[in-house]
Amino acid sequence: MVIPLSENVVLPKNAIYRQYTSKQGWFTFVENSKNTISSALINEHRNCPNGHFSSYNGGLNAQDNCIRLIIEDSGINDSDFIINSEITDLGVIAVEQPNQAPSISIDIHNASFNEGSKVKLSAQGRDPENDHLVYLWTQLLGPPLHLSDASAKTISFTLPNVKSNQVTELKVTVTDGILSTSTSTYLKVTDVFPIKKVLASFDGGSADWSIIIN
Ligand SMILES: [Ca+2]
Ligand SMILES: [Ca+2]
Ligand SMILES: [Ca+2]
Repeated sequence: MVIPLSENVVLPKNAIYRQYTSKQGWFTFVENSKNTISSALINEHRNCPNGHFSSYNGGLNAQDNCIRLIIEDSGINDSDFIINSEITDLGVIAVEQPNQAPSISIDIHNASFNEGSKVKLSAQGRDPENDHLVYLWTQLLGPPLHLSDASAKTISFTLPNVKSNQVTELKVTVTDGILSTSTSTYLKVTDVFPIKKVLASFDGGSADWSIIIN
């Protein structure tokens, strides 16, 4: 069966042939040894080449205007399901959108916090196809943090007490199930209660005292 496209209509890139049967609903044309799909350009008379001609190339090729379907009688692509020397086909050309990776951002970026602070970080993932997104947080740098739920969109944790200013780096990866994207952010942990040295005097001499407040 040869299907000519309307005049001045050509096959788009990434075209697929979708068809309908009452058994399967909509599905992409199944290709096997008895079912093939191919396409060709119209000839110099602006007609589609005869279906037996070798001008048909396998698949749906961009810019072509003729589609050739070879469908097995009663096969998977025949929507009357019976051997009756007739093929019933109800199909449309669709464009397959290749999956695109999600993008990600973290709401707080490169911020400074005092030691002991409770911090909440949220990741904002967006996916061009609105796929379901799964998050994973990991720590790359700095004093170990206990992350509340490393697979949540928002995590919270308490910064440890430190003896000097520290830098931590947290990475979040978002995946749509096939493609993933990562980003990271640095958090500065400020040592607000440093170890203080107090000098006390005694008779006949002096001694160093260390008072650790943190
Ligand atoms: Ca049939
Ligand atoms: Ca996607
Ligand atoms: Ca401290």
